[in-house]
Amino acid sequence: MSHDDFPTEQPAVVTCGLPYANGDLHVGHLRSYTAGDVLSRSLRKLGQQTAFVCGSDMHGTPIAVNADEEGVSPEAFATQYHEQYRETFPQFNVEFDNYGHTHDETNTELTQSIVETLEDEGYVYEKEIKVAWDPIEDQPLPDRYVEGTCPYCGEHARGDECDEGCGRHLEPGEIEDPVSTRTGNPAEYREQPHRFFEVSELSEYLSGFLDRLEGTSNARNQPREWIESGLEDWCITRDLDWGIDYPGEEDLVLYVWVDAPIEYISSTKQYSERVGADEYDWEQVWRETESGEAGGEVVHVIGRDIIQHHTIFWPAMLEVAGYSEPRAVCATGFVTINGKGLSTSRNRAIWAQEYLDEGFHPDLLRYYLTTMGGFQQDLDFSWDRFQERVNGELVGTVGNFLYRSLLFAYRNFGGTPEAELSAEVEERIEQAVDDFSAAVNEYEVRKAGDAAVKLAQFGNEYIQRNEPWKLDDDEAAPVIRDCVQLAKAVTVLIEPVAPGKAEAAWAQVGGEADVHDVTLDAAFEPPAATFDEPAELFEQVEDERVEELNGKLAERVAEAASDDDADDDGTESDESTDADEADVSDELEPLLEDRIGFDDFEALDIRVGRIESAEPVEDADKLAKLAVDIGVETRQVVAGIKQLHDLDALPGTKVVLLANMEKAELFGIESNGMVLAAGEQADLLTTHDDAEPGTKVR
Ligand code: B3M
Ligand code: ZN
Repeated sequence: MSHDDFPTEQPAVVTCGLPYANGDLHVGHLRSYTAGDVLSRSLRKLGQQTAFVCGSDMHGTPIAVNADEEGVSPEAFATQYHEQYRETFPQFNVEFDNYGHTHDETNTELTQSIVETLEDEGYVYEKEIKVAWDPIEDQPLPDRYVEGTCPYCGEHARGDECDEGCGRHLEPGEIEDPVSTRTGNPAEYREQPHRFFEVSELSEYLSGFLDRLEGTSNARNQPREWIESGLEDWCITRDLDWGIDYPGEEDLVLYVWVDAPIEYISSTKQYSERVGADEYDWEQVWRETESGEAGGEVVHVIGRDIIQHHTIFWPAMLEVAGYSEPRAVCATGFVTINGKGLSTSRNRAIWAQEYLDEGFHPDLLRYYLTTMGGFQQDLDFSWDRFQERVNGELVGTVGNFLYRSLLFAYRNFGGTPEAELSAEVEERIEQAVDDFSAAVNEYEVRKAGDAAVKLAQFGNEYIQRNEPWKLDDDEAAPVIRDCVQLAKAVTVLIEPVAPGKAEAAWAQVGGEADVHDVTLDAAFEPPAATFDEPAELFEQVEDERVEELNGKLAERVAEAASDDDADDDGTESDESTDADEADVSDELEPLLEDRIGFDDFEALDIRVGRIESAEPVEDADKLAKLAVDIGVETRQVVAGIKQLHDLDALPGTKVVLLANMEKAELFGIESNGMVLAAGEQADLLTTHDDAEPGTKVR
């Protein structure tokens, strides 16, 4: 791996977290798969040789548990979903170069050989540990087969992860008050021999790795804290039938998180074997060179709930086994639906199949999911916002510009008129291309998409300003020449986000070659002298559609809630096996009993403020440093608002600020006041009319 700007001399591989073959895909999954796809297409636009790979995660207890319940084998159960995913991704123009699965031969062999290397290198030891056991059934209860209390935060947790509390990975034997999820029997702990990988020996290496790691800051900050608090060795075996056998052991399989990331390598290998090493050499990417230098540019796109696995366990394994370390880990935030946590059991989700059945073009959803907010921010989906963004940016800006300029060119010149490209337009395209390249190098797919939309916006202004319809053909020719070039450049730049629509637009501008293969240079190449009459690229989403879709969603959620009431057995159904799921509880905090007097309220000096600037606080996932104008003065405030809010978009926003809050220091930065925000997501309060900064709120 290099840390040179993309494109580099080395091949790259972009991977997406493997979906557990365990349930239908929804918009939460699609967020990271579309982001990965946009990133890999964008890298190719820069001329970076890139493979995009993934596969289904077939193992693990959730799959074994669910297969059990359905009375089928885990393999049959998982294979069914694997096939479904393989067919669904391309329907969203998510085009993996290889989509394998963790149970195939390539991955089984590679996993076992990597584990053998870990052993040979002396990083694996055996230890007797307590494992949860169902005494009545006389069965071991690994991971999801047991639930109980998190020893770290006291919340209800699953055997392998504190999913409702602190989010930590839990080792076998750690969970307190264990109960079998199979039978409801209280479990006991029994001593069993298991294998451990000595992650604790690798703290120093991992600290250095995190210093080199690119991608989103959350993928560096959280693991740094874990390293500081001391890394534990990692139990890599389970008493389970379903999984990859531990080499040389009959009764133990490898923990799912050992073989799952290895599928990244296996999938790259399968791709390489298919196209031939001359075209793409997996070993060049994944193997360290003899001098210990790592090979290619490995970029992982994941959900933020699996950072620990990708920035501690995974690089530790790679390091010991002699494989390249990742260059970047990009961890996306969660997806919420209408401001509430996506929940599959409550049916508060937009399902992949449902979206397709509604007949919307996949690129509309891709655009929404990849450009709505930064990678790390949680992203809210609503049909209203969907309509707003489609009608505004895609129909109003991009579609409108392409259609009006190409139609004018076609009608008056039958294609591109002969004229010189103006310096102004050439420079503007150069700027867009530079913005795009910079965005990709920062792994900011949103900004890459913005580069295209802003160029189209410029195009609209340009055509408006030059009014070619008022000019004769000779005068109009240079203007239209410019516009067609802009249309071509917009098409090239929007291809990663909207590959299907870009294909159609490319045909309209008479583009040669394949728009998916061309690099950014194509934005400057002269457009075709002749082309056919264009058609409109995007359609408006009508109000009635939005109403209907909102109605359907509300109905479904209500139905699920009443089903829940009907057979409420006090347990939550298992749902966060999904990569990007944030199941925020619906439950509202109870109202406070204690009443306060008006004087107490008057003691709060609450003011209207206007955000002047907003910047991220280094090393803090949620915190932003704000300058807030409150009329009399400007206050510096540190606020935990990054989950939901895009900092770039905040300046100018009015907020409500508690001005006589005690001063505090957060991450070494003074915070002088507190901005008011609602809920876990910190949804900022604002005003809706012309209350000026400094106005008292009462
Ligand atoms: N199968 C899904 C998740 O926990 C899990 C990802 C594996 S990535 C190597 O999000
Ligand atoms: Zn916890």
